[in-house]
Amino acid sequence: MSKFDLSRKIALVTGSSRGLGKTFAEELAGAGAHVVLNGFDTARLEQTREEMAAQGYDVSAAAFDVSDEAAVRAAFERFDAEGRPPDILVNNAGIQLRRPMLELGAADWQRVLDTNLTSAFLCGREAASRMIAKGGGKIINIGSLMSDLARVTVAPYTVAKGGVKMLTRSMAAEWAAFNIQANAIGPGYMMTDMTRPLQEDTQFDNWVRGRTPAGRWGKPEELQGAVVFLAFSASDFVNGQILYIDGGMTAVL
Ligand code: GCO
Ligand code: CA
Repeated sequence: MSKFDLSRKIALVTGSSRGLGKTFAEELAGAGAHVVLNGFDTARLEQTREEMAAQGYDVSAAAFDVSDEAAVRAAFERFDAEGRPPDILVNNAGIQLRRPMLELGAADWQRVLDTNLTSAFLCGREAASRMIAKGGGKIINIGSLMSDLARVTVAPYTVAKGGVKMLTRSMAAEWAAFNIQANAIGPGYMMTDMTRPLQEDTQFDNWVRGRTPAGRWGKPEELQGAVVFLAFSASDFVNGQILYIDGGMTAVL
């Protein structure tokens, strides 16, 4: 089998009913994988599943809350019952909350960490136990340029994404011996629903264009190649890494 072929592979992409997660799902399905879509909102998830199936993608849907330990365990037990635990896990689910820390409550802090970081641990743990039994697998965590750099008003997101970078290294430490490769990508400022308010803020838009060596926002499809590379066997000796896809932003002052 070619190093660049995902046919006969099962890929679970968390938070994939829209946004970057849906972009990753399309690319992995396009490379031959059967993609299990995931989201919290069952109706929106089913709509995305129908839309992608109509486009010819080989997809199914599993609605569960990735931050709820019991829900994650039950979902993976369903995958076992169907005889198709994921060979590839993309931990993409996440939320953003822009608020200064002095105005931030503990509940909101916890919600961001649970959705963006704990979810990757919970799904990673269930996926890894099956991958070990199957002789290996691929875990791709979606970090951020904020896995490395902070800015005002997004502390819980930044802390969570920093944790995603270190969780990725922890996964490599504990699971590389079982032929599991755990890596991350760190998107920069991409044109997504999450960043729309920022794109529409002229001052912020000018700042991004000036601070990014490429002088522009990234397009979601510019993240696809990295995710698919990390899903291919071509990346079997890459482990515990984070690849920033940010137009050069984290590389320069
Ligand atoms: C923000 C943005 C960033 C980007 C992304 C960059 O408020 O600064 O939401 O966090 O979304 O995380 O990778
Ligand atoms: Ca750095």
